[in-house]
Amino acid sequence: KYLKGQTVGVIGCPFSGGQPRGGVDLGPLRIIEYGLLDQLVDLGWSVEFDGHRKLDKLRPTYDPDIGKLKQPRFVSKVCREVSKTVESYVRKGQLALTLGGDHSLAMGTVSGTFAVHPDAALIWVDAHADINTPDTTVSGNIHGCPVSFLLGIAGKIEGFSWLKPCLKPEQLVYIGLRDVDPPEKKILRQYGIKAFSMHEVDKYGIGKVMEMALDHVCPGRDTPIHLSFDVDGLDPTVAPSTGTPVRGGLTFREGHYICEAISETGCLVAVDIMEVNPTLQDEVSIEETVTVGCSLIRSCLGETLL
Ligand code: EXY
Ligand code: MN
Ligand code: MN
Ligand code: MN
Repeated sequence: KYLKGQTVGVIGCPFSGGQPRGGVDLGPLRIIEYGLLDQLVDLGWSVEFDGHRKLDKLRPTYDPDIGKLKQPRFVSKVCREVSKTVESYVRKGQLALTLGGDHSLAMGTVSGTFAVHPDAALIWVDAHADINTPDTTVSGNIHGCPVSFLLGIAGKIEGFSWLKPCLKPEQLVYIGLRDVDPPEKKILRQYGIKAFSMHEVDKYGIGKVMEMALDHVCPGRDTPIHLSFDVDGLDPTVAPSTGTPVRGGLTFREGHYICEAISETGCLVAVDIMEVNPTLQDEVSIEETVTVGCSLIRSCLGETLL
């Protein structure tokens, strides 16, 4: 409904600055090596990919903590650049597919989408709410904070003035949550943010959850959708190679069903696949995680079982 033709713009973001573990910056390279682009062509898409972003050159020489926030200037500069890239693809009517990289990148991807579609919906699949503010974060890892910046509840932080609040609480829905910090729970309640934790997935089943989630953010099935999918939303048995795994997550099919249901709306304009870390766990786990990343993307882009 919002795309011109069937072109996907792929944005490889080798970035790990929003959290302390190395390796997540290798996620996009491994996903491309695995053959994602050919798979998308086989699905009938034209693919635009001009190589992985050179993000490391944006690293400032001096980047002391701001309060608890770690590497704040680096994260900000990278997200600003990613935001412009996502915006340009979305503006052209291409589906913007961002391969992470850690989830702090979503400050860039989501703000890029919302620059073109201010009325868009954000569907956030994750074990975590990533809604800590600079005040509530304990770790100081910015991948735990992007949603608070997008909502404009992070306060003024040096270097982030480019990032204007773009997301209203009612435009956001979470699926898969199971490791939410106490201050984050308070924020979710305070702003009335709709969230389907694993408890609701168990209670209603993923079919009903998706219906309710879409009814909330895309009631007429005609709102542009940005899907930000953190692979740690999946159970660690399904996506083991990720930095912050949490037991009790989405099954392989539940993860894919989410993507299929969103694809069926015809409203998808941008997708992030985040937190694939191909240096964690053994080779089999790594291949499983990279493979599931690719197949989630294919489901988003219309692959069906029959
Ligand atoms: N809530 C914790 C923190 O703020 O550090 C854990 C966040 C993990 C975030 C991962 C990417 O989803
Ligand atoms: Mn996340
Ligand atoms: Mn997560
Ligand atoms: Mn925790």
